[in-house]
Amino acid sequence: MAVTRTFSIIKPDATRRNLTGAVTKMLEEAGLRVVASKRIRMTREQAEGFYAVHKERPFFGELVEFMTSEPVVVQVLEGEDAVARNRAVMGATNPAEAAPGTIRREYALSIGENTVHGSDSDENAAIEIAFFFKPEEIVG
Ligand code: 3AN
Repeated sequence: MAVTRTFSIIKPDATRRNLTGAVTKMLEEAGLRVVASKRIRMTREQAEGFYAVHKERPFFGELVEFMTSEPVVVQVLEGEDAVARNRAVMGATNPAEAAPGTIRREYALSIGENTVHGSDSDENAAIEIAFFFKPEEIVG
């Protein structure tokens, strides 16, 4: 299996509860390596652009409000089959449906405040990484 990259966000509900390290530990234990990381306060423009695919969804306004409410940690993760590996350790979007041992089962507060974002395809991973990182900021 190929070593690939994915994009992750540790969301405001996690940074607020000082869980950056705890979440990163679960990512690392799942076989992912943090090859870029920065803590940012997402602007409204960034959040609306990043989540543009959800623009028509009823929760879009709430999602943008939440993602800009407190700092987030954006990361590039590297590992074998990184997108699928990350989605597996993240768990289902709704923490009530997330499997035991997943980040969302352990830490998510609700379907909105669900602790982590992870790209859902290699194609989107490349787009999302480029949205937040310059190539020279990624050190594999
Ligand atoms: P995932 O993050 O598991 O890929 P998506 O892409 O369906 O899930 O949703 C993107 C984000 O939108 C979720 N992480 C969550 O924060 C938010 N979201 C999704 N569904 C809802 C909902 N029904 N109510 C509020 N927020 C939602």
